[in-house]
Amino acid sequence: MLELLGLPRQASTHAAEIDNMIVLVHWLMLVLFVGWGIFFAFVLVRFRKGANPKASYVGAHGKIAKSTEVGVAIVEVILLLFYAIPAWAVRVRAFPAENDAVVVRVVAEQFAWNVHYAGADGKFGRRDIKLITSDNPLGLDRTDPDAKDDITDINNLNLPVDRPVLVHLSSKDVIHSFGLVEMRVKQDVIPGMDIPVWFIPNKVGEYEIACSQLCGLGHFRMRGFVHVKSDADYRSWMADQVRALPK
Ligand SMILES: [Cu+2]
Repeated sequence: MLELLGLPRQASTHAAEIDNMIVLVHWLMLVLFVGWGIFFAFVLVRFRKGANPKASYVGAHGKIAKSTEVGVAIVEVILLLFYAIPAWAVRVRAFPAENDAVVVRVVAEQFAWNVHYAGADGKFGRRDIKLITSDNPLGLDRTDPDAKDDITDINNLNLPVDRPVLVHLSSKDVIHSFGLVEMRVKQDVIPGMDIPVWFIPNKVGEYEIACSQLCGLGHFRMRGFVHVKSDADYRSWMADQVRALPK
């Protein structure tokens, strides 16, 4: 069924749950589509001009119509209460603790994703809008002690596999959307807000960050990459970044 719907591969722990919901909704849509199609064909024949020379203005009366409507509504309520809302509640209430998670700030701008790690001290350095240049798109103040070990990157988000990732999203200009289709993550990024989103990547590989809101003329090239690495590879990548820090 998943292949039939053309869904991308599942690369996070909650991806299967989201897909399960999508599959259930599609089953309901299939039943409704076929049901209404049959009903439409029936009406075309049953109320043809030849059999009904005089129009009836009363309309149809019957229990079937009402009970069908009620039945559809009940199925929708079940999908909402037992699948959609519980899945959403885990996303928004069961955030991982900052100590257990890989915490990253991702700052969107037209048309790039700026990635910011706190470094060894676990503290994000001060950022100042006045310090923003093409070499320092985050406006990171390297004179701040907390900023000295901070790691920054553009359009490349490196993550270790099987660990909770907590991404703090913000934007420098307009509304963007942080879309990781394989992780089944899609979160709008809104200027003036810090929006956290979390997931656990569970497959090593290369994935895409696609901006999922039409954010301007260069929207099509607002594309980044997620590199999900084994723990050892992630550590050695991080060590390389530390070595490359400005002294
Ligand atoms: Cu964008």
